[in-house]
Amino acid sequence: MSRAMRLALVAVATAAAGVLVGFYIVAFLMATPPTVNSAQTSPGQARITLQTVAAIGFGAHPDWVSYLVQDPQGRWVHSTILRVPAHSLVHVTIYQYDTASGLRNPFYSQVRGTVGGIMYLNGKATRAIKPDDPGHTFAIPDLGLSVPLQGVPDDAKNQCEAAPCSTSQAHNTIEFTFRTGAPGSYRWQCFVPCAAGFVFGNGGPMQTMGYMDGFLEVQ
Ligand SMILES: [Cu+2]
Repeated sequence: MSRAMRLALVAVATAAAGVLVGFYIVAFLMATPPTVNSAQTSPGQARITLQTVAAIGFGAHPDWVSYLVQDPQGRWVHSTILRVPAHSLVHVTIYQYDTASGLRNPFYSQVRGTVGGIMYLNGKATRAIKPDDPGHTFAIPDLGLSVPLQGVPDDAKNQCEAAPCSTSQAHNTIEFTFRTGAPGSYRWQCFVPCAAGFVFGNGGPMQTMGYMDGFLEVQ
């Protein structure tokens, strides 16, 4: 084979690889989960209900940890894009079905930025939990909001294996209220390195929209 032909082959192969990488990036960026509306409870107030699961159980990554959100009709949707009203009080209920992974940074074991600086953990007013105990956190850094979600004990009976989980299965219920301000798109995420099987627990679901991070669309 001549040198020119070899060069041409290398050029074609490089171009083809570039096109494939391009398709991969576009597919990655375009895979946006649906936007789910909060339930309007009264003027200036809204409600969001979430659950966290150890394994979503379906779709492209059935064994990934994930959040799900309940739509206003009560159906569980695999999404993390939440639409809430601006300048409102948002009441959040999170059913946490996963076991604990623990935090690297104990700062995130505190409740921050909620109304009253507290959450209700299974009905009990709580300001912080042990740094080893969160299964996940719900945090919106731009709003200064961070709430640790107490993991289910490893030996709990009747653990949920795939979403959507039901409240008859082992879980903790976390409730809190926060205030939204100006309209905008606010990133939220979990700060527990909960992505089992990934380097330092931070790949896969920890950096994929729809699993452990999302957006709060304040409108
Ligand atoms: Cu997490």
